[in-house]
Amino acid sequence: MKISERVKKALSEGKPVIALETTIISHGMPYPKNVECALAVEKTIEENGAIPATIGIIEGEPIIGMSHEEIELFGKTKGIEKVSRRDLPIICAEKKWGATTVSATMILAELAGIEFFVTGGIGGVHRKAQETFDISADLDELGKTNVSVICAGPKAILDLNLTMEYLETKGVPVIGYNTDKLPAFFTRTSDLRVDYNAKTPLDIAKIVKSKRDYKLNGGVLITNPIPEEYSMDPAYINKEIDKALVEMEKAGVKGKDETPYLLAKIVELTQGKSLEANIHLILNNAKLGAQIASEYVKLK
Ligand code: PSU
Ligand code: MN
Repeated sequence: MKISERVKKALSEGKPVIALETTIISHGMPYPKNVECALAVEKTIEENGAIPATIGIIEGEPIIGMSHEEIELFGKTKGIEKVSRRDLPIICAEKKWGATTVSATMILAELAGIEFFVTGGIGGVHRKAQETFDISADLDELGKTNVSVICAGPKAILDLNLTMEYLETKGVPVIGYNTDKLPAFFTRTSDLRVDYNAKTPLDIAKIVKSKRDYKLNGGVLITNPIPEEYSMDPAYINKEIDKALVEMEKAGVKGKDETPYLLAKIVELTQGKSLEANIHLILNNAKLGAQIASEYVKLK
């Protein structure tokens, strides 16, 4: 594993470091917005007092803290594999390039000693999982790997109710930042409750610290509603999501290709409106993540 000098130094000095994934760059957004977004997220983290560490795999070697040039390459290069826990050993042994999902990014972040990770949305229990068993590896990872994730909630492409049930089974606390309701990515609320409404970054840092003090393995899931001015009309976006799901079934897309297909289809169906919302919610998460991590290092 290669840890950049900057990240190594920050960790040894006890500074707040934030992990970032690369699947969102290579499979979650189109070029060049993906690269612009990834660099803007890093900048926001820096402006809020933390050090960003974008994680990806280059020729079989995990990189913790990619350079701007490497981020650009991940954004442009076609055919980089999407890597979750299952795929990690194959990609590394075969010296391939890999874009890490939430699960693989959490694994590598933990190995590097990074405790917080900012992204847009996590994977979850897919609709009709009762028949397909399609449950993202992200959820099991949150149940056992000691990295806390800041996101805007699971996307409504998923079954949000089953996702919450699964997280409960895995012992993952779902915190809402100044909300009682689970944010649903493009929209600020859903009809589901979060486990706890935390009012400040310090409150959240204390919950994460308590989880560590009691040796409760796994992450805390921190859900941060998309800023009001960028949130989408629920009726509109849910209609487009339903269309995307129908298209996916027609196209026969299965397994790990489902989520990237749906993300791209929704951008297409909304003529890029969903992409703008996506970028702004991530920037909002970057700010909160840096604030939480900054409070957390003071508690340790
Ligand atoms: N949800 C989003 N945007 C994303 C992803 C999920 O709103 O970019 C990506 C993340 O990398 C996540 C992965 O870990 O998709 C989940 O894929 P799957 O559903 O195949 O587990
Ligand atoms: Mn899946």
